[in-house]
Amino acid sequence: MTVKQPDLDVLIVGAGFSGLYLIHKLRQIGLSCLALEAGEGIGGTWYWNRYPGARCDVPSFQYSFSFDKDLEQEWEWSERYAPQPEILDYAEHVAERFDLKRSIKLSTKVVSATFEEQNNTWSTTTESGDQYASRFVVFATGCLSVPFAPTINGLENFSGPVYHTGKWPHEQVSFEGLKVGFVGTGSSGIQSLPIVAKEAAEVTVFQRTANYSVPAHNSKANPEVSKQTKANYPELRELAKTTLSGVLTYPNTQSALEVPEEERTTVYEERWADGGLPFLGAYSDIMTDLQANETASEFFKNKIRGIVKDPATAELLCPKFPLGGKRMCVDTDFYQTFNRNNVTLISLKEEPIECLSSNAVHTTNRAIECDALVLATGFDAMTGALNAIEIKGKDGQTLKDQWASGPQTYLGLMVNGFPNLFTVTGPGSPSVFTNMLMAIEQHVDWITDCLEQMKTKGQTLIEAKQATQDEWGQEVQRAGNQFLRSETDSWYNGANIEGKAQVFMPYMAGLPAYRAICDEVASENYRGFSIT
Ligand code: FAD
Ligand code: N01
Repeated sequence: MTVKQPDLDVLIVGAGFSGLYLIHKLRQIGLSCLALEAGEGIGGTWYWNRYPGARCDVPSFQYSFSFDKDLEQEWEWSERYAPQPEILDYAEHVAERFDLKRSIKLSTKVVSATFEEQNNTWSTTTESGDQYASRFVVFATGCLSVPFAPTINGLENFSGPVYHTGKWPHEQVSFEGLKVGFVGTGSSGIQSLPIVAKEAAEVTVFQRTANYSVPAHNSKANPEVSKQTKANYPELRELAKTTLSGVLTYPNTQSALEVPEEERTTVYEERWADGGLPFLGAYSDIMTDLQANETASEFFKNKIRGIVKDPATAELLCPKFPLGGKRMCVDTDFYQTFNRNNVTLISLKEEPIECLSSNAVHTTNRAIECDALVLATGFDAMTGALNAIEIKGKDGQTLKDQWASGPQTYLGLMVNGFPNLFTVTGPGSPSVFTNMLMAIEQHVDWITDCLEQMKTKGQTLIEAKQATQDEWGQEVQRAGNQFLRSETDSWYNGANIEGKAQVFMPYMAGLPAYRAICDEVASENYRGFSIT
């Protein structure tokens, strides 16, 4: 086995937005790097999730890189929430503009990475057996990059195509004239169902848990607003950095319980009319206080009852958990889709799927004929991509074993026992709770500042200390416990995957607090890390 590129400073795994920005920054500080990417193209999330209706739900002007002023000015977003092909074009543009592709090897899946203690080197192996030696390794493997498909009895007997939203084919998929079985009503399902339903002959939606979705009210980008945004980009980005989630919204500091019902309803109506995730900021305690939350969730349920004409279907669509307990979805005509006469909703709580036959889904009550299946069943989130790789640290310990009862990290950046290994937006960092592009930029900046400082000082090894990692784990749980989300089953706490350790994974104290901690740690000579 020959070692490729023996003098590599940093091996990066993944070429989504994290991997792309890493390459750019590492070059700037004079470190050699190479990114290995499993996909045949760059873009990560936006390369894989090509399902109909896929788009961002953080406004595109904010869901974009801020690191280069010219890039900000030259790119034109066509819609308030850009569709997947446009976001993928943007990733391609970034790669071309900064000449990143010469440092990326596509169609190259990493299967293992081992820390060689005798020479402090990471040895990374790909599926085809190639080996790369590097001083540092950065996993930019994504938090939502390993699609999860449930085990369904008899799946092998089903004769039609089965599509997962997270691994959608590149070629055009047509549902015209087909009877489609549609499983999953999270963000992906809620975005794609209305489009699939317009095309298919019949759609049967198999819903396990009813979810909350707010209308996107997506629109074409307004040229005047685009101009104003570009003129004020530096100030707007700085302002966004002061918000908990890195998204410029208009959070209300009042409690939902301190205002009269009539006023509250007006506020909720205004936010519903405006659309999108800012709904959650209608009052300061919607995400943390059950009583306050109920005022908002009742409003939501009444909206659903108002939109969906069949009362029984409307009741099935009314969620039974607190609003924001799972990540809120943002849709275009999701609830309206259930008024179509080619769409039927089945609650899996009332009649679970027993099996599939060649042309039907069999529930405990009936057989539903299907020509094609769509699985919008989510991801093995946050730890899935890392645990899929055999990562061996000091003394031969594997990351998967160390994380058997849940991920442990220091700041979501490093793990004790795994020197010179960094993760971007790893568990224990704000990550998926935020505007991810802002979280990615903050992590990549921190990692590359650290590597630059080590280079200047002639330091070669950095590792998180066990004690600080333990303290950080407690801090992550403390911060998470304040939110209703930590009490609700979802991919945020591993509850969507049978047998996965159930630990709340993102750090919920908000980006400003987290950024301050990271900056303070760095300024105190990387407190909590041992550097030699
Ligand atoms: P990814 O984009 O997931 O890229 C990781 C890359 O690593 C992938 O290309 C993968 O193939 C590669 N990889 C993984 N394992 C290996 C391996 N073993 N070997 C080689 N390569 C590997 N966030 C927001 O903030 N706002 C949004 O509106 C938003 N919308 C989203 C919509 C969808 C449909 C999804 C799924 C996620 C969305 N997200 C959103 C989250 C999104 O994942 C991030 O915003 C961002 O794109 C993540 O970039 P990344 O580079 O960190 O990870
Ligand atoms: O996945 P999910 P997703 N039988 O896990 C159901 C981001 N994103 O791909 O709730 C039947 O949310 C499951 O049911 P339940 C965003 O961060 C953003 O939709 O577990 N059903 C649920 O209904 C998001 O949160 C956008 O009971 C089963 C669905 O499948 C994250 O990605 C768009 C099942 C999975 O929902 C993940 O979203 C898309 C089973 N065995 C994604 N197993 C934007 O809009 C699972 N389900 C920006």
